[in-house]
Amino acid sequence: MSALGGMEQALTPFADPAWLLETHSYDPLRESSRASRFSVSNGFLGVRGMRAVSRGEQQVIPARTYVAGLFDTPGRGQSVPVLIPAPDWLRVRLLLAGGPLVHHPSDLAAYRMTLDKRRGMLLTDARLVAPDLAISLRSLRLVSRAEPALGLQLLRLGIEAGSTAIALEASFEGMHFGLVAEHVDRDIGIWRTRHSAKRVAIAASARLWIDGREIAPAEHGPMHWRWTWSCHPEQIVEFERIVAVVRSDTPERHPGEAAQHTLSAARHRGWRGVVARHQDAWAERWQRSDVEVDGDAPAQQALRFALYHLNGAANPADPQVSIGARALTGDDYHGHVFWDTEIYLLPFYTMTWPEAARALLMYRYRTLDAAREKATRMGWRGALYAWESTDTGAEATPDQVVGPDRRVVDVLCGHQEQHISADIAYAVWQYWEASGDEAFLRDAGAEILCETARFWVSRAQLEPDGRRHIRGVIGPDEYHETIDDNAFTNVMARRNIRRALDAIALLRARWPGHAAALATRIGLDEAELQLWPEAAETIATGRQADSGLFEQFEGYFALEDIDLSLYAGRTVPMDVVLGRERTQNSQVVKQADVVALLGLLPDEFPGAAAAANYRYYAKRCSHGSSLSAAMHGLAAARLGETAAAMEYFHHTAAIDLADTHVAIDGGVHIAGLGGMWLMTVFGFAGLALRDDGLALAPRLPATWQGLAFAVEWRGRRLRIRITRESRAIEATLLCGAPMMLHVDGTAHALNAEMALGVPVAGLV
Ligand code: IFM
Repeated sequence: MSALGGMEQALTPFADPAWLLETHSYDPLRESSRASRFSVSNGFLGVRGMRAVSRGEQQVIPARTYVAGLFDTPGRGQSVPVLIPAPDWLRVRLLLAGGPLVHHPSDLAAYRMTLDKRRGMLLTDARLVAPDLAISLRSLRLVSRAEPALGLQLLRLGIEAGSTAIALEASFEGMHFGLVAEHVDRDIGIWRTRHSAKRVAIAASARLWIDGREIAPAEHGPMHWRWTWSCHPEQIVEFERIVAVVRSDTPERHPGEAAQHTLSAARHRGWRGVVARHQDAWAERWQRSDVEVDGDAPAQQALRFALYHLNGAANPADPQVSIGARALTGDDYHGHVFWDTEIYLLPFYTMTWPEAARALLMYRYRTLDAAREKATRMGWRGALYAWESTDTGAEATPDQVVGPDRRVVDVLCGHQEQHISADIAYAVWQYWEASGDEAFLRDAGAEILCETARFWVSRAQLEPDGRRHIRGVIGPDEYHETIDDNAFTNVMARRNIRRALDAIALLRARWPGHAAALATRIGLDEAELQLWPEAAETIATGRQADSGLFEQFEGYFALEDIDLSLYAGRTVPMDVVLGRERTQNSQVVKQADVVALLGLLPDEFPGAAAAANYRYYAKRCSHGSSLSAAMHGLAAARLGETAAAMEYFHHTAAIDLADTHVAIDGGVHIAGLGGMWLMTVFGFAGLALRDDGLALAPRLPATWQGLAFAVEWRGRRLRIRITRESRAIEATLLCGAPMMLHVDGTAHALNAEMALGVPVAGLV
């Protein structure tokens, strides 16, 4: 069948510019950052946004393709596993008699790259010129949201001027980069990792049409196709490549057949079918997760950018993997998973895509044994999750890294940054509260809660002062190492133990057989359980009775107090400005720590304590991490400090959209993007979870005339619209049983028959 008809339409971006991110120029200095920003991903495959046609023999920066979970420990003596890039399946060259049509800035008479966030694809539009030749080039690239194994590339060339012999060559690049080729044939390649016994198979098909007529390739070698023809003005050339990618984690399972099978089904549907299903899947994601801001176009753009990457980062079908700190958009942090996922991303997935949230938590359940081993190895009980983890869950934090001042520094986080166990427990409970997923709590969540609680009970040692202390840790503020009683760690640990007790009580009441089986499975007897309530109540928290201030850790208030406003114009992190030692001896905080506790557990800060803690710590925070501003924004928004919250919002947005934090060559900062959703929905809209429904306490920024968003709660789907002009909230229950919606403390019944309108006096 001809490719003509439809391809032009597919190559045309969505009509509303609010859904597009565009770049019109070519700037070699920013190409790598742009490649991160313009990535396409579906949680299984991620492809960086490199240009559509290669420059010459070798790409200067290859178009990285990542396959989630394809980890290996590459070098001898190297202990840290890394995500190995897969072969790049997008390479295309246009060849003229004198050599390749080199894609040089001066060749680009016009150039536009468009991230179509609405349809989840990358489009380019360019004009290539060579002596006696002018070609218009349009391209589309996607990895399917509907069928994560599939990638699609379309190109459409319009010959504007010139008659000459030309060839289009499609091939794979980087076939030997970090992977061992096992079998590379005309339409299928199978590669394996060197040490981790994983395989990846890519089955590919490529086709070309000239003026609607398909022509056969003049050459078709292993993963390589070449078509030659004489071009002339007004000729239209269309190219399509579909790939199916399958990963296997065990030597026994060969992924080649599955890849070929998936490819042939996709070929049967054709590229139009692949595009249609992909667009439908994105339309559903947007319906379930979009956030609309009325009156502030930059904020709307920034939010859609965040939502685009969040919706592209997860794969609900694969509990073998989680989301790395740069998702599948860049090499930084080697694909490793941090607390970022549970604290900054899970709220978004839990509230808009519970299927994805569940898969991410099941990854933690699957790696519980590795967490148990780590705790045992370090002399404790229960489960201590790896600070950085890959597919196995084993500790993957490097022992040393190059610091921001280019010096090699020791990294203690793998030993000391233990709050991760409480963070995972936090996310488990939040998911349970929001989803009501009984099977998850019964069969997986309760075990995570109990094993992490058990860790904290063994970790928090009772001392002569009658309190339990957690010594020798690192909190979220990584400038201070080997500290005692980090308030964030201890209060989160206390909550972890309390929620584990709640889970046990719930299981005993509702599913006594499961409760007994769990206790037997993990060897949890009554004598051990008896210790837990006392342990929770006696953990030191550093809370000052008079002021309600939490001391970030023991001795923190006695450290040098540095006025950060004196360093407002700095361009490097504060630990570089002051040096490591002085930073460690000061109250300068790298990122939200007590403020993160305020963001996550506002009930721990009654009355004036919330504002007191926020004010004390915000001015001591240097925001040396991309996670930091978002947590401050959440806290500020809840306190009604909307102007400050908006500053944090723009600060976070700029990290990935304006290259202000650092160049983003290494990938987008997905936790910051999750934090933007958190600031908006949990902050400005004041969303909170309750036993009988949801609560809202909106405080909109001055520039926002309205805010609308979708959330889900225990099988229901809701759309909320907050409007400044009418000073009201409109809530629509799109599906599911009646529930309660609390607005500024007053309960309202919400049912599917009628939208609920609630006046909000405080909205000015
Ligand atoms: O998890 C974070 C950490 O809190 C600060 N450094 C970067 C990590 C990955 O984003």
